[in-house]
Amino acid sequence: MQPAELKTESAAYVDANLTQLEYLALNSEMNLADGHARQALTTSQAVIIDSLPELFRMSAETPVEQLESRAHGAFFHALGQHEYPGADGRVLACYSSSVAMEILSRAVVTEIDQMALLHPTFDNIPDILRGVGITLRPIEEDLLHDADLPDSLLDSVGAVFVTTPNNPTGRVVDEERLRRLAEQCREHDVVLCLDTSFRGFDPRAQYDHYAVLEQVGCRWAVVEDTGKLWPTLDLKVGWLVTSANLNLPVDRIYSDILLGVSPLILTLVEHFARDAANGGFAELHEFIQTNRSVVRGQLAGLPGLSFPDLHSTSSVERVQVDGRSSMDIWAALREENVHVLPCHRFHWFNPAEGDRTIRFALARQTNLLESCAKTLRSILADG
Ligand code: EGV
Repeated sequence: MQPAELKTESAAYVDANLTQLEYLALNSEMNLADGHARQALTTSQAVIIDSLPELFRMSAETPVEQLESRAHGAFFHALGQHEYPGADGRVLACYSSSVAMEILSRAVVTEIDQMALLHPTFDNIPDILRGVGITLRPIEEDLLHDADLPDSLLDSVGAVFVTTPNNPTGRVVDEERLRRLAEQCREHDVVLCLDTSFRGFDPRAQYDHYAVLEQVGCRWAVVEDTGKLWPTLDLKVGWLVTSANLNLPVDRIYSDILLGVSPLILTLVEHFARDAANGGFAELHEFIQTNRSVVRGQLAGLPGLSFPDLHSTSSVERVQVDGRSSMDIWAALREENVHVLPCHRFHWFNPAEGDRTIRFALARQTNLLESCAKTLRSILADG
């Protein structure tokens, strides 16, 4: 394609949301667009998959309540979340974290019409919240990490929503910040909502969040996700966990949407979580670290190119290219059948801030990442 055609091509997609750009990549072998896990199974994960017929029969014969509590027990303990409220029906299993998010949003909007949301973050979060009629105010990431939130902001909203580790930046709210945030929310009677879908990649996000939230005693809700970690072909669970004092119709709205998650999937999650606790997470962290080094290594030294998230251990990596728009690079890569995400839509309040960055998904085979990074290198070297 000529530059003019590339421009037309990127203009056609500039308003697409991130997931619509991810659809375009689904049938490509060089799909570095979505943040789902598409690497090969490890040896011990393959053993679990080989036992699927047996797991299926066992799942059919076991009461679902038992399967659910084994699944969340294994998963939350593997991630250090020992004080999660597993015993009294406050952990709701959903088909995905986005479904959990939709249920939470519908519950929140019955009481609250203004919400503060981290900026940037994955666009389906603001889109779901706005979709139910909530008005959003941005919290800049630096502000969230550096100091208390302004009282004026907390006085103007009924809830605060934070993704930690954040997608795409990988930044983590540490224990001290979470405690302060929860205290501020309690003082202002603001509901604190967290999305921790990427915490499995980062030990810094695995201190016991529930211990902090329960100690502080604010109203809170947490969305957890098994979906980003293991290559289970999107067989996954999103959990919606809530405080006893939340006092929003979460159970009722959950019942509007689903009866429950498949017993087979609950069993799979239990087994993958046990495997993760048993060395699988360490292996995953090493794998992602290798992939991040390969991408950074292949792109090192290109003029104007940098990696804004130096300390991220998440399964995505942003690449910044000064002097070239992200949609332009996206279209040039797509010409070569390589799919990434341009980052402007993560910046839901100010898309221009994302115009110089693209996002690579790292939960892929290493050789695939290497060849896609080489393609980017040659595109940028050609100017
Ligand atoms: C990421 C896909 C949805 C989302 C991918 C994601 N979009 N659910 N609408 O799961 O980072 O690529 O979070």
